[in-house]
Amino acid sequence: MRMSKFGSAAAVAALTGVSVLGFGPSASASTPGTCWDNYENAGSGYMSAYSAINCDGHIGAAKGNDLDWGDSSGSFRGGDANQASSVVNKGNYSEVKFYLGSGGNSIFHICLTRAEGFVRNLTDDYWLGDRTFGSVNNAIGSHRWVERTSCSALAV
Ligand SMILES: [Ca+2]
Ligand SMILES: [Ca+2]
Repeated sequence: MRMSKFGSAAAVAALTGVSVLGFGPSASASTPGTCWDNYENAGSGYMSAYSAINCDGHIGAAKGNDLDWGDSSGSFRGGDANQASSVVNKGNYSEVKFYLGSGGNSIFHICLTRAEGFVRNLTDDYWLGDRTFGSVNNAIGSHRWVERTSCSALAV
């Protein structure tokens, strides 16, 4: 009886050891301090937004448009508006146009191209690329997928 109890405890420990190895750094969802892994791991065709810089604090991901990040429908909801501090574009065809506020038609926008891929820190990106209009950080309220020609300012 004693021996078998010890035996099963050892087996549990061994299994735990195996599972720790199995779900180590390589299986981690996010590496702090960079957006590269988030971009690599993002689903094809999706844009993603994060509440912190360096793509930490995943807010949500969308394959389509969401014209109100603060409502109760679509990919972004409720407290998702006015939170994003980094974003990823893993789209297949289009650029992502982010807007100040909801509605998806504010003149105040910034686009993230597929070529750029991600912005790790929105604190130094400004609406229309002009500092006087304020930082994009914590101010995105909606987004659309668009052609490059509908963008007058690009996130960097
Ligand atoms: Ca934020
Ligand atoms: Ca929404």
